[in-house]
Amino acid sequence: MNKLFFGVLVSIIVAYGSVDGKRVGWPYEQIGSKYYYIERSTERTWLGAHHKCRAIGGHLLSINNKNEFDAINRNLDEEYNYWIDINDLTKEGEFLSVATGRKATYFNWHENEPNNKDGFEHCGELNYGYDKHLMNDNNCFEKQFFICEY
Ligand SMILES: [Ca+2]
Ligand SMILES: [Ca+2]
Repeated sequence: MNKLFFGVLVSIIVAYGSVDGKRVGWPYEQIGSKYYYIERSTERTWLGAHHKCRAIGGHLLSINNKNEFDAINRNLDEEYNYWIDINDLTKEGEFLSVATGRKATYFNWHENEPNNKDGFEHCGELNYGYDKHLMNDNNCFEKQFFICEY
């Protein structure tokens, strides 16, 4: 175990503590086989959401397959949109995952999306429309809820 990792581990234990074996203050909940934090009170820009997820030890939601997509989807509130990790800020039309730094592999877009509307849509979200949440590219400066993955 290197020093940095040990330091981080100690920080996590100190920050979140443990009472009766339960992690207190740890914001994540298990959904399917993974741990997620769904922000439902403070709306942030995509970058703000990205930083918040990093600050709580995770990253913006990275969806790898239909199972993960469906599991998350069942836990979202109607009418709200949620930032996820994909963006095409580096190269228009090429969506990268900030979680992996590589091209994203799973997409489930709304019809006619991503459309890069007005040339300003570079950040991925789960967008509520037509009675369901599907992916959309949106303006990164919009403030909305978001999902972090541990
Ligand atoms: Ca774009
Ligand atoms: Ca769009």
